[in-house]
Order: sequence, then C-alpha cells, then structure tokens
Amino acid sequence: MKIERIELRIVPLRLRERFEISSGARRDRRILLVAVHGEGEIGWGEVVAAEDPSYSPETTETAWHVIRDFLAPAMVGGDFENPAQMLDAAGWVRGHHMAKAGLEMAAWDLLARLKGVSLPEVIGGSRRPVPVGVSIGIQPTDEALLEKVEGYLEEGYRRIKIKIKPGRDVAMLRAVRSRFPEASLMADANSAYTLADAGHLAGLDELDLMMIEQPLSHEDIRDHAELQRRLETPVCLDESIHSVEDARLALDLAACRIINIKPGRVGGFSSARAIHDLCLGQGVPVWCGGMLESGVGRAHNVALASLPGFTLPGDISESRRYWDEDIVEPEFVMTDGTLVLPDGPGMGVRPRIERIEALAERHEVFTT
Ligand code: OSB
Ligand code: MG
Repeated sequence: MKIERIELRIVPLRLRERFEISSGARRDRRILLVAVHGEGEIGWGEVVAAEDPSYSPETTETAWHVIRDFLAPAMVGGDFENPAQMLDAAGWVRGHHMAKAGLEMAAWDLLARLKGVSLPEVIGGSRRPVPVGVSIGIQPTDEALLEKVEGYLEEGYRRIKIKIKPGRDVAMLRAVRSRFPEASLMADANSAYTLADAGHLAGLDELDLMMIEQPLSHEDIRDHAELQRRLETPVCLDESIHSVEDARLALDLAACRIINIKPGRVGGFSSARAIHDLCLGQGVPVWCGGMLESGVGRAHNVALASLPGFTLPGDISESRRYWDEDIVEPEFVMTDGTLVLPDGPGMGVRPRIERIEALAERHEVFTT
C-alpha cells in the first residue's frame, strides 16, 4: 500500500441541537477529515478531536499540527503492508491518539478499497446489523428530557444514554425510570464526580441502569475500582481508556465491568481491536462510543461495532439525529433499531466531495 498523498480538510458542520455534557456544550463542529491517496484509490478518515480540550487534551488544531508537522511527513511516500505498519512509521510520536486514528482508519478504508472488500471484512467484522443507542445531552428540565426519551424510544433506539452532572442526576433519572419502566437506560457523567460522591451515586442502584459511564476523573482508574466495589450498577470506562494497556489495568483492578471503545480515542482500529479481543477473552462486554462524528467517522464506528464482542448498542445514531444534511451518501438510516454498512468496497458510503470542498474552511495537501 503506497501512500502517495495525504489531504486534510476542516469542514464546519452545525449540529441540529446543542449538545451539553458535564464538561461543556457545543453546537458547531469543525470536522477534521483525512484523505489518504494511494495506487489509484482514496481512503477516508475523520479525526474525532473536539474544538476544545474539554473531553480530551487533543483538539482539532492540535491534531492538524501533529499530522502536518510529524505524522504526515513520516508516512507520505512510504509503502506499507498494512495500516498498523504505517502508524509505526511515526511510532516515536507519543500520545495524540485521535490524530493518529484519523490517519490509521483512512488507511484501513484505502486498504479495503484496494482489496475490493468491505471495511468490516478487512478489520475482522462482518456486515451484521449493529444495534443502535442514542446519547441525550443535559436538558434544561426533566420534562424536556422525558419528551426526548419518549421520542427516541418511538424512533426505535435500543438504548437511551442520559448525560448527568451533580444536581441533575439521581432524581432526574428516577423520573425517567418511573415513566419508562422497561427502557434500556444508562447514564454518562463525563468525569463529573469524585469518590466522595460514592454514597450519592449508590442512589442509582435501584434504577436498574445498564451502566454508569465514566463517573470519576478522566485520568483515573484506581478510584473507579473503589467506586465499583461500592456500586451495584456496572461502571463503564470511556475517557480513562486510551490504549490496550489502560484496558488491561482497568480489568486487572476491576475498575469497570464494561468498556466503551471509540476507535478515534484509542488510536485507531488496531488498538480498538486489541481492546476488543482482551475484553472478549475475559467475557467483558464492549460497545462503540461516538464523538458526534460526520458520516465518515460513523462509517468507521459501524464497521468496528460489527466485531463479535460489541454486544451492547453503540452511540452510533442515524445521520439525522446529528445533521440536517450529512456529508456522505447514502446517509445512515436506522432500520429496526440497527444500522448496517452498505456493501463495500471500503466504508461503503461515499464522501460527498463537492459538498465537502464547498464547505471546507481549510485544506492542505501533503506530498513527497
Ligand atoms: O462521553 O460519550 C461521550 C459526545 C462528545 C464527547 C463525549 C461523548 C459524546 C457522546 C455522544 O456521548 C455520542 C454520539 O456521538 O452520539
Ligand atoms: Mg462518554
């Protein structure tokens, strides 16, 4: 796989609704798209970094900088057997997993296209229907939240995730549970609590939640183990897991019973698959998280979620949950609470290049 050219573009896209989590809110996304050219084909990827460092230290701008100055120069002109080897060419670059993942996943899409097979197939998955959940941001009132939950359940989402923060947690979720006694519900705190809140969070135990995601610090694994000992509700880690090493530590310490794998957060498909394999071997369920991606990142997430250990619904909602108009065709549409990737080659959906070029606020090409 010869890498002849790498292109970066920033595409501004406005979410249909403001999305608020405990660590910040956003409405306007600046999607960082990667296109990797080689041997007559183009592979596409998306860097999931946000506009500000409120979820992870990486941002759109740090990713642009690291790709332009370090990653792209190490890869352009190279001839690699596979995307993992392409990443190894910049193996001395520490961290910046989101920047690396955007390139790595674009290279997997390129490899799949060159082989004439679908992306799920080339990463070890299948084109099975992937069960879909939805993530609801913090709403101004409980009434507004109940209305949202009802709407999404009617649309067929198989699991509802509700963002929480101190003051908008146990009582609010109790209201949701009493209105929807049968729904698959979970909470995501995005690191809003400390171990001192363990007693309060134990109030969730009577609500039959599938899990509570990332209650404690984004840097922490140890305190999550202590919290998990004090909660019946399963703990799921998101922000704290950047690599298979983190996942191994978390499982060894029993810091969680479920892991949210976002390929963009952990450095790409190779790392995501290693975490998946580790969890599958230990009987720990995983699911694919989301980062408010465009259809490009969504295609990669759906492909990953087709691996056998992804037994829980992912945050891979249909295009119209996020955007008035996506940048891929066909758009992602949910059928019976599931998404399926259109047949290959590659990620199956086509980036709408004219629309992307018309919208792009920045564009740079790297060649040898
Ligand atoms: O914590 O999972 C999260 C969005 C941005 C940053 C962090 C998170 C989220 C979501 C949205 O929950 C998931 C989605 O893309 O639908
Ligand atoms: Mg999360």
